[in-house]
Amino acid sequence: MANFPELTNDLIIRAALGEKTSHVPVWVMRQAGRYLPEFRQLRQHHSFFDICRTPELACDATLMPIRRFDLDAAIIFSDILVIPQALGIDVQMVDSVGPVLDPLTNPSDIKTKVKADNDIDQQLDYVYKAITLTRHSLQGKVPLIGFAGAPFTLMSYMVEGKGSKTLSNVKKWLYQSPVESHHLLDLLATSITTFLVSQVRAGAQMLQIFESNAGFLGPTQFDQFCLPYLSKISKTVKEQLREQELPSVPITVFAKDAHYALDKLCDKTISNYDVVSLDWTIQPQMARTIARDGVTLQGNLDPCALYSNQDDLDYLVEQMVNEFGTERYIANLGHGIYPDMSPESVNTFVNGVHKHSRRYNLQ
Ligand code: 1CP
Repeated sequence: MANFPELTNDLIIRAALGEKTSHVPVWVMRQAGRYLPEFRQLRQHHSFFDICRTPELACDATLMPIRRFDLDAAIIFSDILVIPQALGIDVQMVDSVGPVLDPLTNPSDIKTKVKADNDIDQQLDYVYKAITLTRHSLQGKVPLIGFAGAPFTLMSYMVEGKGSKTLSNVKKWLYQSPVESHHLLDLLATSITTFLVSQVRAGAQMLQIFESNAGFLGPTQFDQFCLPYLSKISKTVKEQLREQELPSVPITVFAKDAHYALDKLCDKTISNYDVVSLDWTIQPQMARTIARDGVTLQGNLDPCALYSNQDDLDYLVEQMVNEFGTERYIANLGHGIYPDMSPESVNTFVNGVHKHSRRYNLQ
């Protein structure tokens, strides 16, 4: 393993493992993005995937929020759609539309369009290079998070071809072609596992898996098409890290809007994640009751709270910290920050978490 600088702020790792901390660690989903003027400037000169594929640029974008705010983690600049790309699917990032993919229009497209034999590590080597460079450039200031999209969320983009209000195309597959759907999900789970393990080998100190589209499913389909793969991924990643004598890093699952599955996601005998990330539609106390003691919770301020004035925002942060308590807790938004939000509000959010949790711990 490369000779990385010693970590000076390990707050988020300790909170993930359930150790007591002097104050609550905080980071922001999509913290490296278009709400930062320096990122918008970078985007004037480079396409989104150029930034992802050029380690120096990805490193620079990852460090932008770390230079500005007192964050407790960096997340590598990349996207969940690099896996479909690595499997041979054309993905374009179109301005004011978002990702656009060459869609799988029926299950027979799996055989013709998805290059299941592609070497994931070779295809995604640019991500590993960006991680190694960024880990060095961070100089041990905060841990670096690696991530991947979860199988169902990736499958939804591959079938819908873009974002969708209903996901009716991919849900049609689940009802009409469950065998082929499982085949695709299983294939994605294998690629995701390889990708996550290799991110740790490259220097990632924590991992997060994004099942952003979980809320489109109900409990029955979640149990069939999401949970088995989320469980398999955490189990296999942990096994492979052990076998390859790599560090055993904490792993977070974010299944947006899947409260109906929270008990299973928090149950280590079923899904085996260290941290469960919550969106803003669940009360912290209710989540604590369901999660019991074995798991750290992450979240869950409504991103739109960042539109409040700074005093109101500070109060909302204080309430959130009081409701979650300061142990087994990582503060974050309940989903990614939007491009029209102000950096000043991110500062209020981050500093508020530190200030209120320090005070709470002194009481
Ligand atoms: O034009 C641009 O500059 C593109 C904007 C952008 C950015 C900055 C996209 C397009 N992706 C990203 C980076 C990104 N995406 C990160 C980097 C690290 C960070 O958090 O700072 C991460 C973790 C993601 C993950 C991601 N991409 C998710 C999962 C999280 C979530 O928001 O639910 C999903 C669903 C995507 C797909 C995606 N990528 C980009 C867009 C516009 C979308 C569609 C979803 C959306 O509109 O948010």
